Amino acid sequence: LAFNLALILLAYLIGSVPFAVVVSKLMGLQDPRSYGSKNPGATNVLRTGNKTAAALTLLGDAAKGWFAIWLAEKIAPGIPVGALAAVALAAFLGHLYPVFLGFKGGKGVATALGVLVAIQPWLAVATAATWLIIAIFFRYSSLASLVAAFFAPVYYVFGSGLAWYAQPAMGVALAIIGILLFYRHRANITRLLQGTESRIGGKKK
Ligand code: NKO
Repeated sequence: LAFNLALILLAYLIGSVPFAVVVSKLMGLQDPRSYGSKNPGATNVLRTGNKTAAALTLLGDAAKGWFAIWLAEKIAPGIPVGALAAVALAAFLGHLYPVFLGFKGGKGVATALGVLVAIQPWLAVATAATWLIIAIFFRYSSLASLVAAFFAPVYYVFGSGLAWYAQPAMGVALAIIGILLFYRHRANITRLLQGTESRIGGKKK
């Protein structure tokens, strides 16, 4: 148990690395917490107009979600699915409440995608495709994230069929991640309803 707790703590620390802030600093850009939505995430970094910085943020934040789970499986082969679900949740929570940023982190979209890649690649592909379709049609990153967050647990339950009942822990972790994604987007939801949400490609204010 102590060993699994150490893996969960490690996942939290990995998830805590804020790539939006790190990449911006390394590339000499303004801190993303000072403009636009003030969110340390890929979408907000894109508001600087620097697509490379946004892409690196997306890649880093997704990679850490994947890496935390990959590492846990590497260190503890045959780790029970319940512990692995806790590792996944810990990496995600690290991004939302990072110890390195005074517990004020991002919304968790890219990190959740990385978690999905590690758990079920087909699930990551289906969820990313859902995000992309909504983003292309509506040009709102937040709306695309909300729709993807709703469908990911649905895809998981339907896509894994009876296997889900055999291993409910991961399904529960994904549902919690989905609910937290909605909670972290509450300001975006207000803006979407008011018609004041900024579209993808819009510049920072
Ligand atoms: O600045 O508040 P903002 O407008 O920036 O940002 C809102 C945005 C924040 O998220 C990001 C990350 C963008 C990532 C884009 C590709 C994600 C594709 C896959 C979605 C995966 C959802 C996983 C759900 C798991 C349950 O929303």
